[in-house]
Amino acid sequence: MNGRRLGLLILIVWALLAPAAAAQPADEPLVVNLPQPPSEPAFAPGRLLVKLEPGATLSVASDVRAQFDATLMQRSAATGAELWQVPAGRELEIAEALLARSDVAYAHPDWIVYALGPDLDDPAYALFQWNLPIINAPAAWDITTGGPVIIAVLDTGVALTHPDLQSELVSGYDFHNNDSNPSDDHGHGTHVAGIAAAATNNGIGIAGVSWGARIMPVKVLGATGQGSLSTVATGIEWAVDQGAQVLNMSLGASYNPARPQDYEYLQDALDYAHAQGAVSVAAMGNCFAGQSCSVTDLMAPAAMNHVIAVAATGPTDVRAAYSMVGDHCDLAAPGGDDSGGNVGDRVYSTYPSSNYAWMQGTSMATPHVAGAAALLFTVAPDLSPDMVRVLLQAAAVDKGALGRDPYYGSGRIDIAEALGKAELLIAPNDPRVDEQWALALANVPEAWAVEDALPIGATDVVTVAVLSTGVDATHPELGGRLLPGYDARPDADNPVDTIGRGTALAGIIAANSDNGVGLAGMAHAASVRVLPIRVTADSGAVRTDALIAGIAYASAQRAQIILIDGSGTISYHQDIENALANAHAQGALIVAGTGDSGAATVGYPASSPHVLAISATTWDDTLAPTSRYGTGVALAAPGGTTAGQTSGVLVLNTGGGYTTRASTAVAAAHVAGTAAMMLARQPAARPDMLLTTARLRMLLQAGARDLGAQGHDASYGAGRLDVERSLWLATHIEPQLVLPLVARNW
Ligand SMILES: [Ca+2]
Ligand SMILES: [Ca+2]
Ligand SMILES: [Ca+2]
Ligand SMILES: [Ca+2]
Repeated sequence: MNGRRLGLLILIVWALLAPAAAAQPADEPLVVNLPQPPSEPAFAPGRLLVKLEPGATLSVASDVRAQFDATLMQRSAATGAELWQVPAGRELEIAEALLARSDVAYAHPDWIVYALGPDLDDPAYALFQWNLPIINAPAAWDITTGGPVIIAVLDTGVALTHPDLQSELVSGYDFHNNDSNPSDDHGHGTHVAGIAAAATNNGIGIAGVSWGARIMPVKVLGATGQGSLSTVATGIEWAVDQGAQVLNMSLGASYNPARPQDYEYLQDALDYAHAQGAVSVAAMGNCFAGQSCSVTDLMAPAAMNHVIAVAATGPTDVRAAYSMVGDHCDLAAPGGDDSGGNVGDRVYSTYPSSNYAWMQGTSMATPHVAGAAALLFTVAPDLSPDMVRVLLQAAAVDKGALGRDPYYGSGRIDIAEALGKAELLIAPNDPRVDEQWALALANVPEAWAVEDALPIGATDVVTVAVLSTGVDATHPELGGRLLPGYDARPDADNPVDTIGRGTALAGIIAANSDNGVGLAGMAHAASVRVLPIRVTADSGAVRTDALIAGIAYASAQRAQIILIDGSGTISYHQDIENALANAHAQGALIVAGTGDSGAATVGYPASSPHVLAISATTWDDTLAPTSRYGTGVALAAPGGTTAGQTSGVLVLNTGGGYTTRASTAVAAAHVAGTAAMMLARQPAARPDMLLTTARLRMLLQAGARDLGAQGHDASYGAGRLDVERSLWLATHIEPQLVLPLVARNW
């Protein structure tokens, strides 16, 4: 990058993400006055619903109707109730006269029934705000309408006396002019603020996504919609210090991914916000037809770390053509799309001078996500910024190509789904459950809701053998969940874990939940027990002789599930193969990670035909770069990665502690935990539904969410583990229906 371009970059951050000099008509707001409340009557004109007393004859009815100039439109054979046509405007008067008669059981207007939705008195809500039902906001408001979470709107300011915003504001600042009056001299910031958190059900104007949220106006752009990177960074730090939990940045400067060092000033501020627990949300950027840009251009801060990057969709729930694309795209939300020629297909929101305006852009999409984040913080105040992102991603409606893609990210947001997920996730009282992104992604909280509703199953004890480094049996989170440990090395007898891998895997499957301590394990049924078997040398490396003995021991102990750690570090050995074949024949489901070198082949023994090979996904629901993959992958599951900005899975550690780990073995442990949940709840009264190994495998795959290439593929196998669906199938679906399910793409 040359100095000239760098200078431009440092100086200029644009609102609307388009240069003012090149402003396009499509980009200009259409300002309209306050809409009037709908004037329709609350009942259908010219109609009455009437029923006569049982004794009244049809001829009497006819006489009565004639008396009121009424005609019969419809009569219910079932109830005798009639729909009458009456002179419009006389409905109430006629109803009253009818009610005075002794031969009339009832008479009342044909009340208007409205589509599902809240009964808001904001007149524009039902008329213009297509953008709110499409993200399931009305259902979200049944859960919460939002507490006083502060959303900082880093923009051109906010119209401070706007009647639909005034009551929502907290003190802000104008960093562009360096004064304490952040009023909006442009319009963009006022529009953005209203989308996120306009005063709602207040009888005027629009509804916001988060009714209760507070708007902090942080003016970082001037009257032309232009500012500088340093001003944005200063605004971020100030807003976080003033208590903002959500930062809305519907702005951007062009970003050169080859030179991230040129943006470190802003990255520092974003990192600070992240460390303080604040969520940063930024617009992907716009490139309207005719502008000198490309939709593949990158914008800062959207393309930077610790930012949720938001693309725009229109009223048909399809990406708007102006919305920029890229691998960093996290989510899509309504930004408007008037390419069909209708201004109403833009987003309607507040505008200066107590007005309202139609605007479109990723700028408009972004505050939908900011409002959603504020609602999530209301339900679960201790969520980390990363967990806010994971919950929104996991709940998003997939669009475009399967799974995460550069156009929609993880999909278009569904706020009610995200709130429901958050509520279920934090239902157990384990304080760190809100860090367990792997559970959120694999729909484990939803599975708990299914599990809790099921009777205890047919199996007395479900034994999950964990062949790894042994276990820390004194870990308080494993109390009551372990069978006596076993050291499978022929020359040693010390099953105590000093490395942590085995303790971590055991905890994923069966750590105590809802015990007020630490994290939540997957399988809540008390019948699930982990059998820790040490197969590793002091170095942590798996020993072939110990693995052979360990598999045989697990099988002899009648373990229904065997989880093998260290796949890919072990060489093929005929005796291992024989032990696996024998355990499989005894009815054990054997699972192992594909290995962690990133190679395009499945490691051994996961590659054995007797083993279910599990690849690892990250918290953006894509294959972990460290995960091995290839022909033979059965299923993917969250395992994390330490590559890039993604991170590991919260697990138990030795010494009674906690840590994070990332591996395909971690992914495989989630599959083992799922199988344990399924076995523990298999219907006792249905021997034909008993879960054989083959049936378990089919149900795990049938329930999986397809990712990557359509259908089974080398990265994800049948798809990413979905614990809720597999558990539901195991306990509800008739056996003969399973095979067609496997063949079907969910
Ligand atoms: Ca309002
Ligand atoms: Ca997609
Ligand atoms: Ca716990
Ligand atoms: Ca696939």
